[in-house]
Parts: sequence; C-alpha cells; structure tokens
Amino acid sequence: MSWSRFGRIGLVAMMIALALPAQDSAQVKAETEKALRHFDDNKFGLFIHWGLYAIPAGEWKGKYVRGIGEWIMFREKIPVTEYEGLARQFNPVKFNGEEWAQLAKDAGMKYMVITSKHHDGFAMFGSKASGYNIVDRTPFKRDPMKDLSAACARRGLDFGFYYSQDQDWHEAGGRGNNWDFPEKRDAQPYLNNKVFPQVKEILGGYGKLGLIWFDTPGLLSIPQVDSLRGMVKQLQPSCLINSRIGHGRGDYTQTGDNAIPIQVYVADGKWEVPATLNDTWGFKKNDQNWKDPRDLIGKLADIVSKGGNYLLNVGPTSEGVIPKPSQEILRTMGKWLAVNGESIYGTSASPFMINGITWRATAKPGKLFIHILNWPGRSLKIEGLESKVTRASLLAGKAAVKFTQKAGMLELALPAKAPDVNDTVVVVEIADSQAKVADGHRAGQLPARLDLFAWESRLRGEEVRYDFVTQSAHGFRRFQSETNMLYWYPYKALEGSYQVELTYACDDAVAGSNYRLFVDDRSKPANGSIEGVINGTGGKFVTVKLPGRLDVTKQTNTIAFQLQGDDKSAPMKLRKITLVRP
Ligand code: JFZ
Repeated sequence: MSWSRFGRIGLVAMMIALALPAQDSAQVKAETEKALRHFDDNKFGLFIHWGLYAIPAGEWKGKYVRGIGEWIMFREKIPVTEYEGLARQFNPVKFNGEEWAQLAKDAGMKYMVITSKHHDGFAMFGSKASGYNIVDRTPFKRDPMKDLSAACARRGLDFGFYYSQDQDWHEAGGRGNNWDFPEKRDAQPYLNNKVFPQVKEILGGYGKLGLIWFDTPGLLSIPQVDSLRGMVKQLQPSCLINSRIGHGRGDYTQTGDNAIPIQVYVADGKWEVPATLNDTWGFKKNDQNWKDPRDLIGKLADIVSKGGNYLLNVGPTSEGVIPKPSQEILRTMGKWLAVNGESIYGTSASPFMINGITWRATAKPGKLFIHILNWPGRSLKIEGLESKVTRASLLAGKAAVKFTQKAGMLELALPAKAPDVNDTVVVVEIADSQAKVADGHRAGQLPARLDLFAWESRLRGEEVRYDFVTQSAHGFRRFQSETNMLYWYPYKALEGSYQVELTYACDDAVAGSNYRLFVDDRSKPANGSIEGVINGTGGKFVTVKLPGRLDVTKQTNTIAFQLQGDDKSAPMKLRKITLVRP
C-alpha cells in the first residue's frame, strides 16, 4: 500500500488513531492532532542541554572523561553530596534568553526544547517541589526559563521542555544511581514527590508548551506512564509528548541520537531526529569535533524528505554562553533556509525510494523540490516520475531550468558548477497535485541492490570522520567502550537476507585489521554478522563481495560496521556497503 494515496491530513489522522492511547478524550485527541500537524510543518528545532555538568565540562579531578558530557556524574560515580557542590558555583552571568531565542530564529528554527531537569536531577527552573534547583541553590538565584520561554513567545517560536522522568541520580527512587542508593528502588514516592509536581510546575509556569520531551523511559510501569500522560494532557491538551515517555504513550517518535532512517518512513507516524553538532549534548570544553554545516543542511533535507523533524543541539557553558562554533554553524544553516525554506517548512515526504542517489525530494501540492546534495555536473536524471512536468526552476533566484521528459525519465539541464554546494534546490512543477511515481521507484518499495552510503550513516565515536572529497568515512579507532563505528538504521524497511558488498580503500601499509559488519536486533544481539580482513587496495577504492549473509528483521535496530581486535586499519576509507538480495 502506498502512503502517497492518502492526503497529508488523512495520513496524519490515521497515524494518530494508531498512536494514541484509548484514555484520551475527544478534545485531547483533536488538539493533539492539530498540534501534530503544526509540529510536522515546523521541521527544524533547537535542543539545549544545560545544567551543572557544564561546569566540569568533560573533566573530573583533572582527568578527561570520554563520552557525552551530561553523563559525567554517572560515568565517574560522583556522590550526590559532592555533585551538589557544583550548584554553588553555577552562575551564568552571561545568560541572555533573548539572544538564545534570536539564535534559534536566525537559524531558521521553529521550536526550542531545553532541559528542565536532566538525569542528574537538578532543576534548571524555580521549583517548589524540590529545593535542588537553580533559584534556591545557585548564586544566580533566578529562573532563566522565565526569560527564555517569553523570548521564544515573542518570536513565535514554540517552546518545550526536556524532562528526565525515570532516571534521576539525585534520588533514591529515581533510576540510575546505585553508588549512593544500592537498595532496591521504589519509584512511586519519587514520582509523587518530585516528578508529578515538577511536571505540573513546568506546565503551569511558562505559558503554552509545544511539547514535553521525556527521556530514557526504562522501568516505569504502564499505569505510572499513563498518569504522567494524563497529567500533561489535562493541563495542556495540545502539548505534545514524545515517545520516550515509554510504553507507546507518546504522540510522536524519536529515532536514536543522530540516527536517520535509510528510507522514507511515514507508516508509523511523525518522528524526530535529535542530533548533536559535535559529540556531546552538555558542554564539553575539549569537544571541537564540529559537524560541517554542509553536512547538516544535507541531513535536514534528507530527514525532511523522509518524513522527519530535525532537533539540533547546543550545549551552553556554565556562564550561559552558547559556544561560538555552534552559533556559526546554526547561522550558516539559517542563511540557507532564508533562501530555501519553502522547500523545507510545511512540505511532505518524498514519493521516491532512495537508492544510489545523492538528491532528495520534498513535496507540496503540485510541486516537487529536488535537493541536489552532490553536484552531478550538467545533467541530473530522475527516474520513475510519471506526472507531467510543466516547469522547472532554481529555487534560489528563480532562474528557469531546461528539462526533457520521456519514458519515465526526467532530465534536468544544470549549470556545470553547483550554485549552492550545501544543497541546490530545483522546483519541479507537475500537472498532478501529488506526484505519480512508477513501480520500482516509489517510496516504500525496495530495489534488488541497495547502497548504504557512509554519508547516510551515523558516525559514532570521537575519531571517526566523513570526508566529502573521497565520499568516505575514516578513523575507525577502537576503544573498550565508545568504539568508533558506523550505524545505519533500517527502521523496518529492510527485512530480508542479504549478500553484502563493501566499497572501500586502504593503503597497503595499514591493511590487515579484522572488521565486523553486524545487525543488532536488541532482543537478539549480533543476529547475523559478517567478519573478515581489511585487505590493502593500494589506496584505491574497490568493491568486494563479503562472505556469508546478513539477516535483517523487522526488529533490526541497526546495521553496524566496526574494526575488531587491533585497529591498525583505522585510516581505511569506507564509502558504502551494498545489500544485495540473492
Ligand atoms: C538520552 C540521554 O541519556 C542523553 O544524555 C541525551 O539527553 C539524549 C538526547 O537522550 O540518550 C539517549 C536516549 C535514547 C537513545 C540514545 C541516547 N536511543 O534510543 O537510541
């Protein structure tokens, strides 16, 4: 069944019918549906991780701590009494809510989500329910969320709070801290005394919330989660709830961090990709691994073309400053959006399957926006479009683009050089309201051979990098935990048993490490894996057939590539893997 047969509104309504728990009243259902449509149109938001962890900023007692900055208390098993001391030093004198909101606005973002309380349990707002909060415990003595929510409202930005409901390392009843609280956990008193009252506070004190972003659901029961949902919807029926509330009780879904589905993915409702600009959420002073704005603009187009929203994160310092490189990256994205926003906001997903193409499509009635992410030279061929094209033009500057269309093939005549290397958008006007696409090219279908490029993967780790010139990833260093690797996310689209090809280059001098390509089904770890040796290729790109099969199921969470044992071949360049149906 093709999703494109449903109108956009019909599709959204259908998804909600599937997603919402029965307990919602008709009014809540209607308001949630309306809010979801609005959220779908927004596409792009700012995530802010800000808390006490910005003080150690990735270093504890003179030692560098690997991994995401806001987890430092957990990683170092810092006792509550010691971590609490950080509050006395937290004084963000340079905080300016207007500037933060303006940055989001300049970036072309439509919503903001900020940590009201992360896993460390410290409330970044004035809370009556727990004294462990920014007003009562810090020299700052003010509630920055008042300024920020007002600054967002003034600019027409939707405002939302992140709230860690299950993990709370400050409380015996919260999940996670077994160094201070080794005894068996009872969540109910913690929920009654801290979570429920605080969730009421954030819903009551900051105007209309666009959403509450819960996280790491874990161990709360269905009735506990239903109480939480009921409370949110009672106070603000239009406030959206994300899937990390747990037990399928959210209004929309999160993918994993920085995890982008490999194909158009609309069957299970609205989703959002939370992602970092470097390798951490909370500020880390040594993390300078900033993503290229070109990569991020391409990812935005990619995500929107597949049906998602992009929530990009900044981690302000303990002084209240958003790091300069983050600001610059976001403003660069904003400049692109100021010209090309029409191809992003309010669009619907691509009608095309993605296979070996470096362009993406977004759609509006009667229009396709073709996002060219890797310039093909003077011509771009688009296969499978059956709707008659009436006109084509560059979105930036509106210059007409010559085209020919025959036998299901649209060919666009382009300038020799990319007008915009980040993403040049061509507007293709069609005679149908919704594009008709031929069998074998339509979203939701799968080809016999499917390329998964390194660019489409999540680069996990502090050393692995993507290079646009060679179109490949390198830096596959190994560490006990936090090994550098690539992940692809099939999201139910790929069920089957595959032969695999690997396209890579490796200098002979560093050849010889073992690799492992595997699928992770969560319930059945390492179900199906292929192992072998990285041979030297004289530095040239080659495609090799790998031994064995990879079995991908509906439950498959990731397809992953990493080195095993020694990491001598870490500089190898991996361009893509190809899944081949036998
Ligand atoms: C969580 C937090 O633990 C982290 O500190 C940060 O706030 C991030 C946005 O969310 O981490 C997660 C949660 C879920 C997944 C991965 C990381 N997931 O489902 O893949």
